[in-house]
Amino acid sequence: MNVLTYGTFDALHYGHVILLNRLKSLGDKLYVGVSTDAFNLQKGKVAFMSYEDRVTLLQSLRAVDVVFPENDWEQKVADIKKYNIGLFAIGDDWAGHFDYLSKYCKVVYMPRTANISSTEIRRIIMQK
Ligand code: C2G
Repeated sequence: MNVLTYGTFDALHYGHVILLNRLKSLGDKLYVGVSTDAFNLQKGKVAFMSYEDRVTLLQSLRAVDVVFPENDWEQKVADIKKYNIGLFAIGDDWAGHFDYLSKYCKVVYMPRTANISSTEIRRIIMQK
């Protein structure tokens, strides 16, 4: 079964990696839609790593099979069909937001990893 998730994945950290490893263990191939810099602006986020660098890091993970751009909120249904997705999963900070996708595939909200975030990493780095 193909598994799908999306995110900015800025300053890739163990919270992201734990999630991606869990998602990989739920299926055969893991597809990751990475928010482009332009889409991040729509999300009200400014990643401090470029889209290209965030993609490079994700592609280096054994758990990740396919990385593609997430350009907008509307592409998920098309992506599920395009990649023959059986399971959409994302952190439970999004609980309820993507239930509409359950018409097309299983939808699961995974527990976030506590005490780590890209924002926290940025704060620590900026302090030095
Ligand atoms: N995450 C996690 N634990 C953390 C931090 C993040 O499990 N400590 C998960 C989030 O729940 C999400 C994924 O890692 O599933 C990527 O996190 P973000 O880059 O913050 O993703 P976000 O900006 O929420 O993008 O269309 C969906 C959006 O693009 C999701």
